[in-house]
Amino acid sequence: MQGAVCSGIMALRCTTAIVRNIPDVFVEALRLDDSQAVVLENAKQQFNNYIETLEQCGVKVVTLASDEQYPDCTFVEDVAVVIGARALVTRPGHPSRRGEMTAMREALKSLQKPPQIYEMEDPEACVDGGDVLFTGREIFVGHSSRTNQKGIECLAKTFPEFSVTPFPIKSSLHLKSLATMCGEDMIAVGGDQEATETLKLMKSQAKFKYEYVQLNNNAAANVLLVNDNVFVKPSEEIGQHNYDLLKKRVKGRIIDVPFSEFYKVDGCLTCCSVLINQEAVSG
Ligand code: CIR
Repeated sequence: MQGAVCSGIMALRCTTAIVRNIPDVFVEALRLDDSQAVVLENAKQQFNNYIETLEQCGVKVVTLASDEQYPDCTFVEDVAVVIGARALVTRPGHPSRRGEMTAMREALKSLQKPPQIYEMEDPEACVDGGDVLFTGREIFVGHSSRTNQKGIECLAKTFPEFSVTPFPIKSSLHLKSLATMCGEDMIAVGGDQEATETLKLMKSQAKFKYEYVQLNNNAAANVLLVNDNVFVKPSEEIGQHNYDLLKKRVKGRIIDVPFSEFYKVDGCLTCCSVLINQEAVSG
C-alpha cells in the first residue's frame, strides 16, 4: 500500500535491484588509498557474479548501461535512497559523481510500479546513499565528507515517519563502510576505532533495540541483506575469524560473494545495488 508504514524486517524486503554496469574508466574510480591497482576484468567477473547471486535469490535485476564519463557510476547505492514507496534521488557529495543520478532517476520512473520520487532541492545539500543505514525501524546516517547537515535534513523531510540519527564519520568513506544490517534487528559493525566509537553511539542513541555483531575489521562489516540471504565476502577477504563469527550469528543463508576489486576503490557489497520492494508501491 502506498504510504503505509511497514517496519522491521518486512520494511527491508526487496523484489527488485537496480545495478549499473562497470565502465572501462572504473580503474580511475575515486579511492582513499591507491596502493592497489584495479584489474578491470576481475571487477567485471565479480560484478557478473553479484548480479547472478541477486537473481538466484529471486530478485529481479534491472541493469543500467555504464557511462564512461563517470568512473564511479557502478556504485548506484550512493545516488538513490529507496524506502517503501518513496525514493530520494540524492546529490552525491563528490562533484565528480554528480550526473550519475540522471540514469537512476529514469530507471526509477521506468519501474513497473514507480516509487514516488523526491529530489534534493537545496543546492547545498549532499547525501551519499552509502551513509544511509535503514534498519527497518529508523534511519542512521553518516555525517561524513560526502553527506552534510543539509542533506541529513532533506533525508529526514523525505522520510518523516522514521527517526533520523546522525553519526560522525571521519576516517571511513561512509557509515555503511563500517556498519550494515545483517538480519532482523541485527547490525554488523567493523573493528577499527571509528567503528567501535560508532557502535557505542549507536547503542546509546538508537530508538530501538538491536543485536550487534562486532567484527575485527571494517571490510567484514559490509554485508548485504537480501531477504532471507546475507551476502558476505569470502574468508580470504575478511579473515576466518570474521567469516566464522558471521556464520555463527547471522540467521539468514550466508552466500559468499567475492568483492576484492571493488574494495580497492572503497566499494562495498551494499554499494552496487539499490534494493526496492515493488510490493510496497501501489500499482
Ligand atoms: C567513491 O569514492 O565514491 C567510490 N569510489 C566508492 C563508493 C562506494 N559507495 C558505497 O559503498 N556506497
